[in-house]
Amino acid sequence: MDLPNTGETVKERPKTKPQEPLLFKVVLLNDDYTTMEFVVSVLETVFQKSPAEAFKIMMSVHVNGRGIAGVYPWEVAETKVDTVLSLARGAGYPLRAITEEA
Ligand code: TYC
Repeated sequence: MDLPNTGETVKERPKTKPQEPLLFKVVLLNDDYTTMEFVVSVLETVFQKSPAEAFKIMMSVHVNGRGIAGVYPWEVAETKVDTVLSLARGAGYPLRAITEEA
């Protein structure tokens, strides 16, 4: 069945530019107990880093105290932090990860 033609038109462009979603960094924090191998595997599996990139990020967290694992929209960043924390707690490591506005 056809809809009645009301004579109204649809605007082709919205008046304001749609805002980009806010981005958040997922920051890994250093500690003395989590193994380097575990951090590298988290970076590969949760953050899709290559083995070489994962090793580089892990070493920079080890040396500098913190480092960026990735930058994502809010919900993705929060989910990645939850995944890191649950993998780490499951393996008995105190690894910490936080989000920060990018
Ligand atoms: N400092 C840890 C060690 O020497 C390795 C490590 C790196 C831990 C990065 C946490 O986010 C981290 N075993």
